[in-house]
Amino acid sequence: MAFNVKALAPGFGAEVSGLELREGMDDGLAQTLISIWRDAGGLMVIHDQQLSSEQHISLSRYFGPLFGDLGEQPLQDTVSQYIHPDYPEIYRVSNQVDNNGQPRGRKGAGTYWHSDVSFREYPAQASILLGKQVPETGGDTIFADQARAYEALSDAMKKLIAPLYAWHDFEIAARTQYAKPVVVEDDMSGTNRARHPVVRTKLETGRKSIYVNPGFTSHIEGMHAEESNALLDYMQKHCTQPQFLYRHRWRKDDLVVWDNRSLMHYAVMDYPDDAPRYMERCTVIGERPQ
Ligand SMILES: O=C(O)CCC(=O)C(=O)O
Repeated sequence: MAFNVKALAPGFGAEVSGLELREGMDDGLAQTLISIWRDAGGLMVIHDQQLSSEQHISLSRYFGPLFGDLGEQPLQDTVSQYIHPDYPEIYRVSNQVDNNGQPRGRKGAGTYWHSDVSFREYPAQASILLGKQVPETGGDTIFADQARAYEALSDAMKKLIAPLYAWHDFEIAARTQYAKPVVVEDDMSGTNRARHPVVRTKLETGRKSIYVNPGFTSHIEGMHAEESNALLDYMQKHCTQPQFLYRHRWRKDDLVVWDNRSLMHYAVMDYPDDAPRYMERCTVIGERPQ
C-alpha cells in the first residue's frame, strides 16, 4: 500500500497520509508503521481513518497488549464511567452528553501536562486516539518531547537526577485537576500509585527521557517537600519549552499515536460546549520503567 510520510515538526513526529487502515492491516504494514512511529520519537498522525471500534482495537494491539488484556488491574478503575459500553478496550473523551443525560466521555480529559497512566507499576506505552468529532477551531492537543528535553539538560543536572525516583499518584490529578463531580470515589479504587525512575530509558532505542509529569507526579523520593517541589517545578518549565512542543490541530478522522514513555501531552479545552468533540482511545500497556 503506497502512502506519504512527512515530518510534523523539526524534532519529532511523523504525518502519514494516503493510507486506508480499514482496508486491513497486516504484520508487514504494522511493522512499517511502528518503525515510522519509533523513528519519529514516538508521535505519529495518520489522517483520514474511518475505523470501526473493532478495527481500532485490532490495529492498536499491534503496538502491544491493551489495558485489561493481561488480566492486570484494568484501566477502567480510574475512568469507569467513560469506557465504551460495548468495547471495554475503548476509553472515551467528549464534551457531549447522550439522550439520557449521560456523558459520552470524560469532559476536559487531560487538560494538564501528563503521561497516560504513569500512576501504575506498568504504565501506558502507546495511546491511540481517534478523533471522530472535532471542533472547527480549538481542541488541539500539545505534545512535549521528553527525550530532547533530557538531552538539553546540563551534564551536572543529568548527574543529579540520574539516581532519583519519583512517586506518581492518580489522586493528584483526581483531586486537583479534574472538574468535580466528574471523578467519583469509585474511580479511586485499586492501586493507582507507583514509584518510577525520574529518567527512563526506552528499551528498543536506549534513548533516555525525563519521566515526571505535573498531572500525576506527587513528589521525588528522599527529598524535603520544598526541594522536591522546586525540582519538579523546574522540570515542568524546562520540559514544556516551545522547542520541545508540537501542537496538533485535529482534523476529523485523525488517528494519533503517541508514546507515553517519552512524551507528555496536554489537551487544550478552549472550545465551547456546542462544538462537539468526541474521541476514542485504545491504550497499550507498557513495560515497567527502567
Ligand atoms: O482529548 C485530547 O486531546 C487528549 C485527551 C488525553 O489527555 C488523553 O486521552 O490522555
